[in-house]
Order: sequence, then structure tokens, then C-alpha cells
Amino acid sequence: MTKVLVPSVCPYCGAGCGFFIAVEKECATGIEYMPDHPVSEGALCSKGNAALEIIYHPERLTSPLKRKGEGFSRISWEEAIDLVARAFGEAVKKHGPGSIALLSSSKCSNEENYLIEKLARLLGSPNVDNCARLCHAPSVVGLNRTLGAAGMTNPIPDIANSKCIFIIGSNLAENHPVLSRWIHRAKDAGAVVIVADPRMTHTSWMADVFLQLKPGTDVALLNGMAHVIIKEGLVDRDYIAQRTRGFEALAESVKDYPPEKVAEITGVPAGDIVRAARAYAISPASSILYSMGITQHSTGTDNVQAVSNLALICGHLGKPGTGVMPLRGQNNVQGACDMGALAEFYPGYKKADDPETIKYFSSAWGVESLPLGPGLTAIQMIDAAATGEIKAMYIVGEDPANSDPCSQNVHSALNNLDFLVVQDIFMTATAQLADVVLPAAVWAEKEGSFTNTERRVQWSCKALDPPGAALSDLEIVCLIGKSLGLDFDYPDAAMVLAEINRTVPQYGGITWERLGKAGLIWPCPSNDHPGTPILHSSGFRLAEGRASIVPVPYRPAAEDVSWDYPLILTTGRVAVHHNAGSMTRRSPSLMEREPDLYVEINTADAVRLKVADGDEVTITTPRGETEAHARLTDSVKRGVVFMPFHFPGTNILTTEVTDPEARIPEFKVSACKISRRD
Ligand SMILES: Nc1nc2c(c(=O)[nH]1)N[C@H]1C(S)=C(S)[C@@H](COP(=O)(O)OP(=O)(O)OC[C@H]3O[C@@H](n4cnc5c(=O)[nH]c(N)nc54)[C@H](O)[C@@H]3O)O[C@H]1N2
Ligand SMILES: Nc1nc2c(c(=O)[nH]1)N[C@H]1C(S)=C(S)[C@@H](COP(=O)(O)OP(=O)(O)OC[C@H]3O[C@@H](n4cnc5c(=O)[nH]c(N)nc54)[C@H](O)[C@@H]3O)O[C@H]1N2
Ligand code: SF4
Ligand SMILES: [Mo]
Repeated sequence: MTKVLVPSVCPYCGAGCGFFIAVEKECATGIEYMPDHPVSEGALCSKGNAALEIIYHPERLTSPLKRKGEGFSRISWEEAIDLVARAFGEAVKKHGPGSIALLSSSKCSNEENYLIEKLARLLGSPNVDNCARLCHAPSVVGLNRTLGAAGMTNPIPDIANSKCIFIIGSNLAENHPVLSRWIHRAKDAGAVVIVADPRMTHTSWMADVFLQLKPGTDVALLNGMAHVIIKEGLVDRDYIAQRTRGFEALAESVKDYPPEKVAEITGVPAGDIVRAARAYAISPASSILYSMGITQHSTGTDNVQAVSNLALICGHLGKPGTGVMPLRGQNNVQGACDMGALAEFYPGYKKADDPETIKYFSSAWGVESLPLGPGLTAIQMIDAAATGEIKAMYIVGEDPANSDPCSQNVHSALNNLDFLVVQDIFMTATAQLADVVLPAAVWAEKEGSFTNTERRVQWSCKALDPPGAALSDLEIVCLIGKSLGLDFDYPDAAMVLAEINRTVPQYGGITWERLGKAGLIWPCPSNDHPGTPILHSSGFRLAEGRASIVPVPYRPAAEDVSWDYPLILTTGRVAVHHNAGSMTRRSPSLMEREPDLYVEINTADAVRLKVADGDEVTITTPRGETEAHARLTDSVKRGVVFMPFHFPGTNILTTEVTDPEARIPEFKVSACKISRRD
């Protein structure tokens, strides 16, 4: 029997690990490791190892469906595409192109994202976004402002060259597990690791200095560290003089943040703030890794800017072992953003509100006019569905009914639409609300390029055929585009990539032919360019080539504890589940390890609440209530409780407050109360 090994990229997180799918008689029979992969070197985490479990799951969607009463009935592709095209065509005709909105998918390939945003814009609507809005929108705003680019500055293997690694608001040991290998390698070579997190996590176990701060106080902590570094003269004067602007204003503003005062705000001992500041500043090469603990706040953009300030005043950028690293979440969230599936950017981060952008893409796409953005963001789309401003929505590979804050409002908003079409591999909570559901192929059943968190573009090959009548997202989008009268004749992903090479300058030299085993890291403008693993090594793409240091005053989180809601709820992830859980809750080996929703409560708080380990409790916020099992632990601080959001229920509780600039919801701070169910 012949066994074929098909190279593939893991469909879960942004680390972008590679493996082979072993295929025998057209069936996936197992995973084989890829020891020469540049990031994973043959390793995979529990989710990667279980990736094949979802492919043959009996609940895969295998036919287009149409709403029939409370349920659905199977329909043909012809009828489904006709229903979708008619609904969108009519909405545009009757209410204008601004009445339609598309949510693109960071689970889908670059080529698919490119076509989805192109579909929205060719139909005249600026309303296209993806789940980066819930994730790294503050990095896009904050880092573009301070550094002129929002990507991770250095590649993953370069972490091994770092002599001080500052991990703030990231639990990478669970959420980008394969990165831990590179941290351990740096530690073995003598690096100091600092972790700032309100919870003791698997990541904090790696720390030499652990800063257990109160949720939402990162700006105070980072300003406090900058205060120490400036006061003790540990800044890089030459770097500041040659490469930056704005230092004096920062020096003035952080005078207000002496360690003793910051200790009161953050709950971190002043001595630890000083130790962390010195370790970061004096090491020859320090890197900062951050993620949702920094971005998912009403102060998310401020947090990101405060992170970037620290790197700039110490000159820890543009060299091996340094950098500012926003760890991207989904397997292709970096690519979805690069491809312009964002309300404020066309492909290649060309500003949607710039007439030059419109001119560029009108000419590239051969059309007379295109919408001048920015469009509605993912969260604004839901609000606009609730008010009736948006009439028809096309949601690809996202589950906002579970993953957006205050999910009961999302349900009623989506129900208020004239027409909702959802394209997924499983019947999600969002798909349950749709008029038409379209069955998509999973990653292993299609080919295309995916961009991981370090900007590495990799080609993932097709190993299997999709089940039943399911089609790849690319094929479905092309069918819809064509039936709306657009020139969407793309036979395969390679042909779309060829167009991307022509229209997205950063991807100019990332051709299908060049995407061998290791992929290429953008920017890669031409065919003979080797790619750019380290950004900012010769200045910044901002005025005069200088980065901006931007002072940021500390503002507390929007919601604080009160008599009625005396605990802070913070939400996040565990190693064996992924996001809203539609994939991992269908993976038997992962479900065995984490079968249901729980809430972590500090033991001292639990005594006061008369809650024992394993008790059923009700968690209540001003938005609603949810039941979960209590898990008693000392890894969360007194007054703080933690819930993963992989099971339905958590987002009934979360606040709808967003960052004023980046519009990201404050998933990390909601006030709540807990009572035992009797
Ligand atoms: N296993 C697994 N891996 C995943 C995912 C998954 O669902 N499961 N999802 C992927 C996606 S989409 C993303 S975006 C990434 C996210 O990856 P992470 O950002 O690592 O995920 P989170 O668990 O949401 O949050 C990270 C940490 O922030 C801490 N935190 C909470 N509030 C604060 C705060 O105010 N300040 C600081 N400094 N820290 C705080 C939390 O305690 C938590 O340990 O993971 C990706 N990888
Ligand atoms: N409380 C709380 N809520 C959060 C967060 C938090 O930390 N706390 N984090 C937020 C973050 S960072 C993120 S990124 C969002 C994630 O929010 P979502 O993107 O809505 O979450 P996922 O569950 O990853 O949804 C991806 C969907 O794509 C489907 N899918 C997988 N592969 C394919 C494919 O090839 N084609 C198609 N068409 N579909 C596919 C999956 O079945 C799944 O339903 O959640 C956010 N929500
Ligand atoms: S670390 Fe991320 S990309 Fe790698 S195997 Fe795990 S989930 Fe997949
Ligand atoms: Mo994310």
C-alpha cells in the first residue's frame, strides 16, 4: 500500500507549525513530524497532534442548508448560491452597498481572504473585517503609530538569541506552546525571563521575575519600569538620539510613576518593578513578547504604545535577540490582515480612507470606483445589524455568537438581519442563526498560503477531498462572486497568489514557485529578495526614519469592582481548547482532558463564598449569568476569577466596552459576583 506524505501547516494557532499528513487510499491515516521545519522542528502541541480528529467528525457540514422553520433543510449548491446572490444583490439595490457586511476568516488562506475582501469592495461595501478586531487591533493602531509596522519584529527562532525575555500578557506556554522551546533554549544560554500576568500560568513557571499585577494596570507597570530606566540612566542615548522622537515628553510623563506609587496601583512589589526594569534595560539583547493580556482592554492601544516605548528607550529593536513581538493568535490572522480583510485597510495596509489607495486598487482590479473607507469593524457590524443599518451579512469561518462580548446581544442583532449566510465546517452557534449555511472544506482539504505570527508565508498542500458536497472557501466565494456578475474566474489558489504578488507590495516576491519548505518572511518585494526576518534594522518607515515615543498616562479599566459585583472576571484560554471551541470540542482526545466550563477562584475568596472545589456556581455580571464548575486555586490573585471562553456561556458575561481607537472589547476585565448553586 502506498503512503503519501503531504506537507501541511497546523490549522490552530499562529505559531504555524508544520507537519505531514500521511495519506493512504485517499484517507488521512496519521501525522508525521517535520524535523526540519524552521519553527516547530518536528514538535507539535496537543492540538496540533489532534488536528486530524476533526476531519472525519460525523458533524461536518456536507451540504448547503436553508432555514426551514426552526431547523434546516438540505439544498443544492445552485439554489444556495442563488439565494445568497439574490439577497445581497437586493440589499445593495434597495438600501445601498453600505447595507451589507462581510466577516472574513483568519482560519482561511491568504488567497481566500483576499477574495473575500475584494468581493465586499467590488460590491461597493467598505464593511469587511476579521477576528483580528477582537485580538490585535490595538497592535495595528499602536505599533503602526510608534514603529511604522504592526508585525512581530523578529522571527521565532531568534528568541533563542535573546538575553532577557519580557513576556507580558501572554500565556504562550499554553497558547503558542511550540514557542516555549525557543524560550527554554534562550534560558539555557543564560537569558533572564520576566513574566507579567495576573495569574500564575504555565508561562510564569519559566520566569526568573514574576510580576503578578492587577488586571488592567499594565500602563502603570510599564511607565514605572520606564521611570526606573530613565532615572538610573540605563537608556540607550545614541539610539534615542538617532532613531526616535518624543523621548523628552516621555521622560517628563513617567516622573509621575515612581515604583512605590506603581506598586500601589498594580499590586506588584516596588522591588520587583526595579529588578525587572534593570534586567530588561541592561541586557545586551532584550525582547518583549505580548498578546491578549495587553490588547484586550479599553486601554489596549495605550498598553501597546507603552510596550513599544520601553523597547525604544533601551534601543532593543532591529537586532538579533531584540524586538517587540505581538504574538498573533489564529493560524492565519496575520495573513487575513495583510490581505486587507480589515475595515481600515485595503490589501498591504493601504489606508482605506486615502484616495490614492482607491486609485491604486481601481486600476489594479480594473474597476471604475471602489468604496472609500473605513468600513464598520466586526463589533460595529453587530451594532449596525441590531439597529437595521446592516441588512445582509456573510460570515466566513467565525463564530461571533460565541466569541463576541455580551453574546445575547449578538444573537438578537443577527436575528434582526434580513439575511445571514454562514460558511463553516461545523454547525456553530452563529450558523444556527443563519438563513443559509454553506459547507466549507477544512485546511487539509484545500491548498493555499498561510502567514504565521512571524510573517512567514507557508504553502499548505491539499491532502484529502472534502466530505459530501463541501467546497473550499475559495470555490464558494468565486461561485458567489460570479453569480453577482463579478469577474471571479480563479481556477485555483496559485492564480490568486499571482494576483497578490502584483497588488500587495510586501508579497511581491512571495510567489508560489518560491514557497518551498521554509516559506518566506515578508516584506519580500521582488523575486530575488530573500525576505525580511528582522524589521527596523535600518530605521523606521515613518517621517525621517524615526520611531515615535508616545507618552501614555495610566487609565483604569472601564469596569471596577463594586458592592454588587465584588470580583474581577478575566477570560482567556487553556492549552487543549481553541477559541469558541467548534473544533476542539469535537476532538475526543482534547475533550477528555477538559470536558466542560469552569471558573478559577482564589481559595481565600472561595472560603468567603462558601464554595468548595467542583461545586456548581453561578457567575453574574450586569449583562447576564452563566453556570460553571468552581476550580479552587492560588494561581489567581484574591479578588480575581478566571474563565476560559471555549464553552458557550462565558461571553454572556463580558463587557461591551471597547478601546476608543482600536475598538477591541475589554475581554480581560469585567466585574462579577459568584454564588453557589444549591
Ligand atoms: N490553546 C490555545 N491556543 C491558542 C488559542 C486558544 O484558544 N487556545 N487561541 C489563539 C488566539 S486567537 C490568540 S489571540 C492567542 C492568545 O494567546 P494569549 O494572549 O496567550 O491568551 P489569553 O489566555 O487570552 O491571555 C494571555 C494572558 O493574559 C493574562 N492577562 C489577563 N489580563 C491581563 C492584564 O490585565 N495584564 C496582563 N499583563 N496580563 C493579563 C491572562 O491571565 C493570560 O494568562 O492564542 C492563540 N492560541
Ligand atoms: N471572553 C473572551 N472572548 C474572546 C477572547 C477572549 O480572550 N475572551 N478572544 C477573542 C479572540 S483573540 C479571537 S481571535 C476570537 C475568535 O473568534 P472566532 O474567530 O469567532 O473563533 P473560532 O472559534 O476560532 O472560529 C473560527 C471558526 O472557523 C471555522 N473554521 C475552521 N476552519 C475553517 C475553514 O477552513 N473554513 C471555514 N469557512 N471555516 C473554518 C471553525 O469551525 C470556527 O467555527 O474570540 C475572541 N473572543
Ligand atoms: S503550537 Fe500552534 S501551530 Fe503549533 S501545533 Fe500547537 S496549535 Fe498548532
Ligand atoms: Mo485571537
